Amino acid sequence: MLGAASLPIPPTPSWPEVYSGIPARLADIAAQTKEKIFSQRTLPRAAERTQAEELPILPPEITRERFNEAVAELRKDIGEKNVELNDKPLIDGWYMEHPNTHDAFHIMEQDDTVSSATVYPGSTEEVQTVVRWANKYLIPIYPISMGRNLGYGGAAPRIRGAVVLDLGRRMDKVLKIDPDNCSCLVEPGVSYFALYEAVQATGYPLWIDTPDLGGGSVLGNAVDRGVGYTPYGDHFGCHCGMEVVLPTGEVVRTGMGALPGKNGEDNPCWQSFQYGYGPYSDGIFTQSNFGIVTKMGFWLMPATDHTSYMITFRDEDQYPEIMSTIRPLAINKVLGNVPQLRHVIQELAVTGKPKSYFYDGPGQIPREVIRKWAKEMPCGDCSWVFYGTVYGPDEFRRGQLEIIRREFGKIDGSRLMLPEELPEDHYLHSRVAVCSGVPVLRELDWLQWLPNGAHLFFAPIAPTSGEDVKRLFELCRKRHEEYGIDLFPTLCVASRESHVIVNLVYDRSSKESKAKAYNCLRAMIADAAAEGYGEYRTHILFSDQVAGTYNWNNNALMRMNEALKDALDPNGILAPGKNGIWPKRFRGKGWEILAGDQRTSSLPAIVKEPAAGEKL
Ligand code: EUG
Repeated sequence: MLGAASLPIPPTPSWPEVYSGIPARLADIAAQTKEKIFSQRTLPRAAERTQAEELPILPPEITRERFNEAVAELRKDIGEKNVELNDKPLIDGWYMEHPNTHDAFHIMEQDDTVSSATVYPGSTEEVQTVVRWANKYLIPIYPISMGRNLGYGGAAPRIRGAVVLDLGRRMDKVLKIDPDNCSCLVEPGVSYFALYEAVQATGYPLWIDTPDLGGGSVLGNAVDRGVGYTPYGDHFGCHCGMEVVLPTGEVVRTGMGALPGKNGEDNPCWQSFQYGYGPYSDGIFTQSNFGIVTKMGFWLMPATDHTSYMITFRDEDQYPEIMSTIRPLAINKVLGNVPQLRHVIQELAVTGKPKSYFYDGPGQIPREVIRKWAKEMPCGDCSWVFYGTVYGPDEFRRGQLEIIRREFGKIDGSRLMLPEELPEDHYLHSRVAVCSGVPVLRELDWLQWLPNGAHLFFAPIAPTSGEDVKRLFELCRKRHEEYGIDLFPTLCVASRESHVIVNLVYDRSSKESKAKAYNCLRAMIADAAAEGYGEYRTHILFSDQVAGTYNWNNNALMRMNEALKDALDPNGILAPGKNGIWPKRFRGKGWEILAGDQRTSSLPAIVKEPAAGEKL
């Protein structure tokens, strides 16, 4: 078979021509990144579907005849071209050209978590139409904003054959940028790249906040409670107001948005006061399947001066000391943002060179080999690298940096470096951008580590304490050794806790590589829960297991979530199984994938046969 690398590589779609495309300022970087990714690929670009199954794959409990009737009706309702059947070869693409038909980083078979069709609503009213249609036919729908949640399932529905509701393609407007209130209102299809350009075009001195990669949906990331790296890095915490289509088709606005403005206008405080009156509902529409968020407000940070720096630490076992230095600095806000503490192996990985460049033996790259390479790099022979940023006028930053130098300086062998001391292509310059709200693509370079590189995150929360982080690292180290996977830990430190992000990189052409990553993640989730640690977010196929660890008082929280689910979505049409929440219709029928489950597909373990006389 010819390698995919031998085909010419078409250019990346550009923004604003394509809503999810790359802005001109990053076109060259995107071309280089795409070239690198495709040069590491042995899989064909498009996979012919097997002939064994008729296409499209159907949602559960519906006949093909009824499905076709439903699709015909939907096409009539919202336009022929806005409904696409998923009956063509599956194309994994890459980050900037990702599929909305399946998980680009499939951890089971590529055609496991696939949709039956994709529908593109163009307005909140059309979302309501689709929701009512789903209720009529009992077809599960799976909303995505842009589908770039790669590492957590991407665009893939949890239920095979669900209809993906791709909100972003036609609902991609920045509805408002308010320079006085310092806020914006966006639709699901607005990426960080797009919002950044929109804010720049106004000329207002405002920042957005971006995660490590800028292609994701601003709204989508916030409803999954993602993290960024300016002082506004808590994306859900910095949102203000939502518009949500409920699973029955009703539309609500939350916070002050519930109070109609004068003359039919939006409430003037919708993006100013988060809580409104009554129970604070916004939280239940994050990491859930209780509603479809069609508009969301965000606070924008006034632009300010900033300085990023990196500090290297010599010894592997210094992290307890590092953590106890970080904690008071974070709580006292001497650290201006969510800093990252990375293991030195990442200094190798973010160069974008494949693992085979550094080491071509089997199993994990040995510590000595990492050391040999690190010695030649700007970070030198170190074990941990801390990336931080301080904000504000010169005299503020000087004062903060002085404290930071003094406190970290107490750790033997530590060394602080500023951007001007490092070569132009060093990763610190990418941190400078991200930590001042400029979205980039650099983090993708990780994927080069293995051919057909894909990744999966283990993302537990730990107290910002050396003891706790040590316990988590030890269990990760043990499991990574057992499965022969390189350990890539990054700590994202908020003031009182750390998101301990472990990036499992695997080769998605290899069943064995996938199985190792999959089993390693399942084991770590269980090990962490046994020690009292839980994940802040997870891949769709691990959500039952993770939700199951939040089981205090006989699963009281899940029982409450199920009560909400049944009340809001009586027909169980909205994203069944997302975040481990199954509607009544699917609950307890073998869909849940819990710890120790041996199945090799996402389908129910026990297929329920319809009883005599029961309607399909
Ligand atoms: C990262 C951070 C995350 C996450 C996935 C990846 C960063 C990797 C803080 O949350 O969920 C460098």
